[in-house]
Amino acid sequence: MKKESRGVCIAAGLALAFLCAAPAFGQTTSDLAIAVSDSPDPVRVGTNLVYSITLTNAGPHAAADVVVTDILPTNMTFVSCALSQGSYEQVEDEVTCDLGSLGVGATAAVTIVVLPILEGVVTNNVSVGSSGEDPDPGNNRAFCVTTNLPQNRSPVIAVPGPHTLVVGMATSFLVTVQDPDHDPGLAVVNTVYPAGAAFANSNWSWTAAAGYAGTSNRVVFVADDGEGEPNSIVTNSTWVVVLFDSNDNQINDGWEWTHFSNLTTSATADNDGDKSLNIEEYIAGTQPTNAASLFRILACSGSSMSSNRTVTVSTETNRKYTIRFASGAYSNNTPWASFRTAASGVWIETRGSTNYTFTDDEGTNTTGSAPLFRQYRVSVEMQ
Ligand SMILES: [Ca+2]
Ligand SMILES: [Ca+2]
Ligand SMILES: [Ca+2]
Ligand SMILES: [Ca+2]
Repeated sequence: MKKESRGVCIAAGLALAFLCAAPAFGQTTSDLAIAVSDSPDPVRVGTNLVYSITLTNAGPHAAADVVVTDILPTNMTFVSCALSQGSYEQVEDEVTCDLGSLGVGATAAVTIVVLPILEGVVTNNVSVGSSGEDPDPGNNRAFCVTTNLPQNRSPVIAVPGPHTLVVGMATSFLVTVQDPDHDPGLAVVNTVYPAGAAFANSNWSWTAAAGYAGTSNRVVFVADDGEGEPNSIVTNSTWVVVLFDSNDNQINDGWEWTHFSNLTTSATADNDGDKSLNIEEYIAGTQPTNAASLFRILACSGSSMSSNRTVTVSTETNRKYTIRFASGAYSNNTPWASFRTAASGVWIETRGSTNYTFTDDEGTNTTGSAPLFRQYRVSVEMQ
């Protein structure tokens, strides 16, 4: 490296003074250069924008007191600043970065984060200077232009209020979705729904199957405007309620629909002629269209000379059964007694449609004796 000539030169014979490009004695020369880029561009108002500023020193000397100045555009609000060296000061829209020395061939970086607050096209100007001379001040300034887009507006999903439905019946309703920005990627999907529902051309439809009697079904729609913004995706929902007993006959509508395919069959009829009314078959869990499906005691075994009398009964799942007994010869006035430990004569069937065998061990928990005759009676009720 060689020292440059220096000083204020006065041309001989002329009363004019001018600054030479050469530095004064003791000063250094450094060709600093600055560049700035933005990301993302375009950027949404309300979403951070990053300015990446890079410095280089092409020499020939190290630069001292390097200062970067960024006067932020008026529609950008300062958020933060990070430097590879030195420190910064921010006053209102002016960010001043004191980077100290920058060696020949060295680089430095300044990262400024801003928040766009107004839409429009925005220019950010940055500059660098030092205490030395710069032979090429033309690259000491740089700018970048950013397009601030309006803040994204969320889609809006319109759904009707709760629908009430009867088993076997169909319902449908319109679901409309709009995007205030008219974003072209707008789409809506039905994410939560009861089995068998359909959603096409903004129309949601469903027929309530028997198993849905007495249920409330949430139906959820999700819209996405395709802009990838935090507010791009919205959710809305409604409910479809299926009545348990719409015809008020104390029978689950789903059970009626399953066995009769209608809700008009009388609860007090005996469709299969097995002497058990439809409502009794409902309570017992038996089939009202099958005479062989009947709640009854299937077998009773044991005698007064042997303990462990057994009673076998046909049972259905989720029904509560209670067995009682009467000792001695049967008559219309024979009282029915509970077993000594009540729980021993009560059970809830959980195994499906099957048979249950109750054992009267004639011990302390049951009847405590073995009389000559003993009758049993079993009742069933909804659990
Ligand atoms: Ca939008
Ligand atoms: Ca009913
Ligand atoms: Ca019947
Ligand atoms: Ca039956």
